[in-house]
Amino acid sequence: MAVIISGKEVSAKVRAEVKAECEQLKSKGVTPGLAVIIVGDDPASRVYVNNKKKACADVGFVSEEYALPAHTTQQELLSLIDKLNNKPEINGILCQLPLPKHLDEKAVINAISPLKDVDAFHPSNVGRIMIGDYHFLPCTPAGVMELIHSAGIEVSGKNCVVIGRSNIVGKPMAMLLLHENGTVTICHSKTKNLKEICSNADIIVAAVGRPEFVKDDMVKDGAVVLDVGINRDENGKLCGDVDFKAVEPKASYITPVPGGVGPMTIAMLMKNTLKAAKLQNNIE
Ligand code: BQF
Repeated sequence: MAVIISGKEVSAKVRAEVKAECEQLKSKGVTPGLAVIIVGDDPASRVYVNNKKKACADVGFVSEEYALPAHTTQQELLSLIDKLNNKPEINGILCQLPLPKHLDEKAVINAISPLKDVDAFHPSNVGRIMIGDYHFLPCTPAGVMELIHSAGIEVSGKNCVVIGRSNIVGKPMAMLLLHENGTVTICHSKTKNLKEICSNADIIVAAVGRPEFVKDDMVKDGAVVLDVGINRDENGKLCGDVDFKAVEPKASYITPVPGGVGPMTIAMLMKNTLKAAKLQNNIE
């Protein structure tokens, strides 16, 4: 029987902390502002953007939504980013991914000022994470670390396995675990003996993007299992990358989907936006 780590509860706590700090900032005449750009009408992206706007309102930030049509040109998008880079009331800028295929994601990420890059996707912020000298942490890996800390789990010396190697989750996740002295293995679609490697893990972070990919025969007794996956099953129900029902009895700690890592991603975005507002106003 595992302890279920509630991202819903931990994220509410993080947001309450951000809200309190936001009030402090407001008394100094600074209200954090986040600009959210969404291109096209992907329904999942729409949900995520709404979650972000709601969270901003909840913690007392100003948010601006820029909903652009799917046929927006690269130049139009870049000129919006340029405008937002130069807008003092906006402290954080994010462009919801994925973008329509005709747009160049890399160029868009590169165009966002690193000081306003609250997703921490800009190469300069990625580089900073690599050397452990950063302002912003990527929201999802940072959320996973926050859940680990909230449960009092020690990473130092543990065998950590990250399944998935995306720039957004897997790679930075591995780096954050390494910073806390975990012994980190990154697995991916070409990995041989995935089951053996996972079975040796004290901590597993599943970021594969395949529903219920992690089964009980891949998990050691007493392992900590963090599920980053946001998938939909045959019935359209939200499910993770971990077969929760099968794995939960073996794990010592596990995160659910929904209500696990997802809400943490949003809470960490609020933390980054607060940090950006402080940096840009030379506070702390
Ligand atoms: C929950 C995301 C894949 C690709 C791009 C709460 C979110 C999700 C789930 C959410 C995600 C996933 C976000 C829950 C933002 C997390 O209760 O379990 C919140 O809004 N997320 C995103 O912005 O882009 C993605 C997943």
